Amino acid sequence: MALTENGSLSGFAAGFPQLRHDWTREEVRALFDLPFTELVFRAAQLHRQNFDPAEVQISTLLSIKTGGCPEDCAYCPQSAKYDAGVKAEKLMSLDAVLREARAAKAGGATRFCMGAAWREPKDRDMDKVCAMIEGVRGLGMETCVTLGMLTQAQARRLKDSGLDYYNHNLDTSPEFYGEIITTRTYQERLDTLGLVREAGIHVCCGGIVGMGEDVSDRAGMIVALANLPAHPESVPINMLVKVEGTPLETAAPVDPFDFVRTIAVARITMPASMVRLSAGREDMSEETQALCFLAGANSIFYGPKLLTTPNPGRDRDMALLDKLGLRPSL
Ligand code: SAM
Ligand code: DTB
Ligand code: SF4
Repeated sequence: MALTENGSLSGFAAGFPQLRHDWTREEVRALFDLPFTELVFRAAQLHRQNFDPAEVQISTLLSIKTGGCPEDCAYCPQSAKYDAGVKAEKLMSLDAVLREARAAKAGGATRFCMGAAWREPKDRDMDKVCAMIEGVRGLGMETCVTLGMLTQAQARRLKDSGLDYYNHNLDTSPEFYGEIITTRTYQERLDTLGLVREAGIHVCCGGIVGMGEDVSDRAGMIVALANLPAHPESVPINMLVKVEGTPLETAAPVDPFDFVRTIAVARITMPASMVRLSAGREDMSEETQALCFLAGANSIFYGPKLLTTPNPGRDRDMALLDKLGLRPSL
């Protein structure tokens, strides 16, 4: 990371101004409205000032507890409220998780992200998840978990077990949020993010494009992320994966240029954060992905499965990075 929250500079960031947390919706909307090439050019400039633009960080995902979730997130195949053909399973064993983590490491991933389809973890689950975090760290990988809402005590326990990142997304703008989720509020998400930050864990927080939101909602989501008290270290931008059986299975497709614009605006407003080109790559052309990298995306999920849905295979991704002259960061 080149630029710190207090504005001190290192590496690529020399000469770069302090990070902002006072973006207005109008300013961000104006970025979205720039001519496409101008927007991507500005984002690419900031990317170069802060990072080596040839490097892409790669994370591998594992669903450690799949399906049967009591929440009603309209995009999610793991909600018990929809029939998306995902079988509810119990929390995986430590051994099985470590087997997957070793395979991910052998495949070249530097971060292992474990996701659980919970509204919030129970205290007895925490013992098992903390053992997984310790085990994965023992393999020399960075760790990330996404377990839903947390209490202060749970956030502190995760920190004590050595957790590097906690993923908890805002998903969309505060105004559009109620169209997508009714079982948990935006404020509850902000509260969990605050507890994670306070515990000293790096924050991974982003959202989804393609749920029927308009460009003003995309701007609202970026404002909410960029105006957090500190920028999330990692900002996953997901393209909705439309899963049959979920309420969003027939959502209108997003123009790929509009997706690239969202990546570019995330890069401009949060210039020192890792911006992850997250879900949705399975159906994305190589050209669109290349534009995302040009617009400042510098991280991907790597490996043939996200949590429950497909992702490009490792060979296909390595071939793409190679073709583009990009390399996995170590
Ligand atoms: N249950 C926890 C929670 O919601 O915080 C953790 C897992 S949840 C699957 C993590 C994130 O995955 C969601 O916040 C959402 O942004 C993303 N996600 C889930 N289903 C998706 C889909 N069909 N397309 C794109 N992103 C999706
Ligand atoms: C995030 O923002 N995207 C990842 C991760 N955080 C946990 C999850 C994507 C899930 C896509 C749908 C699925 O595979 O179930
Ligand atoms: Fe549950 Fe998370 Fe899916 Fe929402 S996104 S239904 S909380 S697993």
